[in-house]
Amino acid sequence: MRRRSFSLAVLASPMLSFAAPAFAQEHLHIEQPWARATPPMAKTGAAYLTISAGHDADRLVSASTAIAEKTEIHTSFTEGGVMKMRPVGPVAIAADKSVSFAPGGLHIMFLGLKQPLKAGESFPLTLTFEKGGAKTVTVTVRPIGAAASLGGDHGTAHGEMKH
Ligand SMILES: [Cu+2]
Repeated sequence: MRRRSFSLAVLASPMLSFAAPAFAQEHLHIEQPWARATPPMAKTGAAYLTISAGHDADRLVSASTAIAEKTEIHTSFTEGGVMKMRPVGPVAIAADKSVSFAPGGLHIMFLGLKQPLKAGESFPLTLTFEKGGAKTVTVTVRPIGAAASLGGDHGTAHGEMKH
């Protein structure tokens, strides 16, 4: 025997399930990871990239790669006219904002490189975020003289992400 209350519940439920909004860029996004080629005997290297948060803020907690014994998050600064660098704690990325890792500033530092980084090669780098978890990206190695500006990348008009 059917009761009227049963059919009322079925009618009401579909309206709730269509409430989720559809955003184009909802999640973390990592753009253009690259590293500068190193001299043959170099034991250290660095990678650069831009991280965009989605609609939720997040924090980059750590980084790791098989090409080096140790991977750290560093920032560069000038002290007494000398460029220095030091490890930094988790890097916060505000909601709907980007943080650029670029020469002269934030970078992913490789210590104890197992082999030199050669232009044209690439390697995987895993970034671990507080909320977003682990994301593995492919880092492209650019020539030693590669500048911070990504000239030559036609069609990627992301604008200048100053930080
Ligand atoms: Cu460094």
